Amino acid sequence: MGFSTTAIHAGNEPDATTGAVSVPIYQTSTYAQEAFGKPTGGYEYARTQNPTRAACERNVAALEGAQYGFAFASGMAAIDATLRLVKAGDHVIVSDNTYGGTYRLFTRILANYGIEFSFVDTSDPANVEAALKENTRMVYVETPTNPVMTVTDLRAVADIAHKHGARVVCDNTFMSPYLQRPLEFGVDIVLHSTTKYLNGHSDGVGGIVVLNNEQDAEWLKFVQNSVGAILAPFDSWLVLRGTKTLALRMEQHDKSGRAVAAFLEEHPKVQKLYYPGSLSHKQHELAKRQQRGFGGMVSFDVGSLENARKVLEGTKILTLAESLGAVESLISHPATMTHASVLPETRNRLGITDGLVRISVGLEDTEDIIADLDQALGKI
Ligand code: P1T
Repeated sequence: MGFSTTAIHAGNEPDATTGAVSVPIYQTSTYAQEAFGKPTGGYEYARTQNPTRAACERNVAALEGAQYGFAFASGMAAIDATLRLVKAGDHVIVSDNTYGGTYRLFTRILANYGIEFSFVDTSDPANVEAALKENTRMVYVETPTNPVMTVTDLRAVADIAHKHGARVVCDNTFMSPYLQRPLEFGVDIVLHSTTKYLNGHSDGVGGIVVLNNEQDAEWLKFVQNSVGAILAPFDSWLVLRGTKTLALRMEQHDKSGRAVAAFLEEHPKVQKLYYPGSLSHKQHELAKRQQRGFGGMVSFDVGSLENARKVLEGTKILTLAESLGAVESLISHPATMTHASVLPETRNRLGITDGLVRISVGLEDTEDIIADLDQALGKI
């Protein structure tokens, strides 16, 4: 079945009681039991099971080619739940550039519980191999990375990790399953901040984890229920609604992203472009092989905080805001916004300089987005 057919039908079966074609929002905290010890249809309590959330989980799992899905209250909650697959004394290898919140969770919280992290540039698989330790149980990658768009070879990293008996987790938020399906390259667990492309409309925060391994799925289900950071029924429904148009939206994000990147690459005020769709990107060939397109995320360096401020304050259509992946084009400053919790020297080494600007190319008319950037860059 094609991607959009799956997106529209997986998990979206007509409601068993009414035939409603849109999955109902089961806004309930509990379920009346048929008799003592006999829950109705297996439903007991809504932290444990909710039909709207289950539909959302089936839908996104199908889009990634996974059997199991677990939806959480945010992308961070999904990442936290996934990390509960390792325990004190275990070692995790992580892409040195990830969303700042991921770095913060790993270094400031999980490290306090005896989990050991090594941050390496996973775009070179040799670095992953070199970082392996006897106790390495997980390799955690983001590709392309937020915000400098470094690409990791998923197949190569999966092969290295599996030889060692470690799981590979991929944060696929920037690509969405339409543009990249990490499980096809041997990755074990895929997660998303559904806040971004899956929801796609800047109106819900959420996260999801999908996988095929039954044992790990059982544990994640246990964690989801025990910790309780579940995705609410309405937010689950918004994700279900969002994925129905995911293919169409991603096609347009990708198309405009290419045009915006081409414009920026030629612009005299842009000193460096970070975009895997560009021929000048070191891993353009790998990105072409592993991704179906390049998406709507583009970062560029304008040389200084002062220049960045002019662009960030100068746009009229692109909205100055954190987040990404929605219909509106957004512009942000990673060093002070999404990656403020990364140490300044680490930020500079990664390319997250004071002059770095990140844009999420939305679904407005391409020429309007480019004209807006052109006039904002003209203020430098
Ligand atoms: O915000 P939340 O839904 O909790 O998702 C966290 C998260 C996880 N992974 C990636 C790759 C992300 O980009 C994010 C959130 N990112 C932003 C808010 C941002 O503006 O980059």
